[in-house]
Amino acid sequence: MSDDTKNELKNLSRRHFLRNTSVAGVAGATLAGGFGSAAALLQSQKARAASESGEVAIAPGELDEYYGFWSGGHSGEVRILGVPSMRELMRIPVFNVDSATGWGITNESKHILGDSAKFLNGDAHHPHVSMTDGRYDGKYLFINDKANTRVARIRLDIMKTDKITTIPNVQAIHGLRLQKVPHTKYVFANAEYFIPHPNDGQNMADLENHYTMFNAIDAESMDVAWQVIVDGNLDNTDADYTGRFVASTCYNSEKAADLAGTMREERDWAVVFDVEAIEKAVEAGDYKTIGDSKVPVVDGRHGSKLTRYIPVPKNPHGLNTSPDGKYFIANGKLSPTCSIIAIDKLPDLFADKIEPRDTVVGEPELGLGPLHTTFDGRGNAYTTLFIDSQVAKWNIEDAIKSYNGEDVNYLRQKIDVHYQPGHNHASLTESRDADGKWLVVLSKFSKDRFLPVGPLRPENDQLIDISGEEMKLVHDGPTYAEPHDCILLRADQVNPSKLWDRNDPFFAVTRERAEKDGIELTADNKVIRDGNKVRVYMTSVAPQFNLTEFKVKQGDEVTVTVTNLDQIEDLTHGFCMVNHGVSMEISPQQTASVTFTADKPGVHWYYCNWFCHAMHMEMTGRMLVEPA
Ligand code: CUK
Ligand code: CUA
Ligand code: CA
Repeated sequence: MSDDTKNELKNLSRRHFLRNTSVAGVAGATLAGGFGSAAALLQSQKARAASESGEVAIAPGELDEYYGFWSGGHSGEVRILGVPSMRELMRIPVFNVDSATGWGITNESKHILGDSAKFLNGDAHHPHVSMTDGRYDGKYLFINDKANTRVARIRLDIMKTDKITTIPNVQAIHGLRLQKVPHTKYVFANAEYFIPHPNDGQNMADLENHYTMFNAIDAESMDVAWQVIVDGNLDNTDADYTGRFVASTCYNSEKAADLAGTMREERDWAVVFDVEAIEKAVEAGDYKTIGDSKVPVVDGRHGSKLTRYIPVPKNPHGLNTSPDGKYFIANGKLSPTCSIIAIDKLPDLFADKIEPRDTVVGEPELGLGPLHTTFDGRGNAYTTLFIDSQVAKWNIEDAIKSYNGEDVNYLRQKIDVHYQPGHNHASLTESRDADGKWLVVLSKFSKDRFLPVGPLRPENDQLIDISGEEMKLVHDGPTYAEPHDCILLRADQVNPSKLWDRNDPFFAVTRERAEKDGIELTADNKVIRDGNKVRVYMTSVAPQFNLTEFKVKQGDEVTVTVTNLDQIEDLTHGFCMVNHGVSMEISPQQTASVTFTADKPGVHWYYCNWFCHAMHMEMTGRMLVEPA
């Protein structure tokens, strides 16, 4: 153990004063984001030295060992990074509008966005990869949108969003995790805020009768399979390795609508859902529906057979399943502790043989503001301490022994991070394959770590080597708002396509329309008039569009469909119609289309906006609009 860690342990008693002090004190410390002790400064200097030694450099031209998928928070997107280089490889627009690819602009993306295409914003928090038998299968990535109550699916072969579902009857999908075993049949999604039902302007003051719901979405169809009414609210969630249990944290058991109210009780709870029992209830028709929605709704409030409420301190936040399948860990946030819930005790709890708190087998004290815990597969847990700006490494079995009165030290090390970490994520940590090599810590504040860039600063994703006994900080990665969470997979667990398949369902709507128009997408360059709707079909081969001029009338609704015939990897074209807000990507063998109104008479140039050839500038054409 390093001296710093020893000092830290001594200082724990000093930190105790905050534990039982007024809630305002804790909240104040949170807001102020204090991070400075001399020991902390020393440690941060040591960390910088480690990073300067360049031990983990990935040389130019070398490929990374891991894919990292980052949620983009309120930018609404997902980003792909290579780990350990932390190089950003690609962005996947999801809940945002993207000028480069035309997401939110093209007909294909609008079809996927459906009714929610009217929203131009999103808040993407929790990216999780589909699993088979507790291992990442590399097929899909799912992500929530807290802002507009949606769940999206990204196909990891093409790295595009292919389904988006708006969850009915609830507000703000926050925690999201996947069923791990036997495979990802369900996406589990927590709706955070309780609301009246129906939410029609009546009963807005009657908080007692407001509720929120836990949601299961069918991972293949992306339809909502069922919803469970709960007491309190819902924050984060995770599933077990038997397929039967899912647990969610609740920070507002008080059912308060004000900050102070949410902190009134010393304990809130983790609610555990019995998925098998819920499925049986739904099969037996033991459910109701709400309003126009056909989704089965079961009641999981106190007294229900479908749930159990395990009291844990205080305004708990992250909920993380250990990769050995033994424990749910509820992170205390306003308590300096994490609560270890033994999953093998849950069948007895549901059979009413034991009390809810009997399932808590450890409650280690880690530091101030524990938010999320991740695992190395060697029995150690890594918990972010938001207020302390640290990650605490601790041993789970030792924490359980200590809880049982044995004199063991479960804390292994604390490392300073910069600053105020939210999530952290170790390589393969949510699967049986947790390999304990890399830890990404997603810090909410970067403060002095980078050149200042105005009042809005980047955040800071730090990379920590956890392969040895000691955590070592090796990289600072500035990121644009707000990299909320991430997931790391081995490169061999993902198998992306290099060219589009001409039969890909991603542009099936466009293929069907072309068929109706008698168009061969890979051959025809034609203009089809249908009343005041004009459909322009063209192919492209670098460096030209095979239709360099078309005529329409002012006021026509014009749909331009471009098929990229190039078969060379990495040869993407674009289509941009000047002064019409039109821009899209057409990657090799892809078809993409966009619809707009030709509302201005005259000559309007279009051009390719993805660099494709020495003559890329010359890849142009003209739309001639006759006055009405
Ligand atoms: S969770 Cu989303 S706001 Cu990802 Cu730490 Cu708190
Ligand atoms: Cu085609 Cu640039
Ligand atoms: Ca609370």
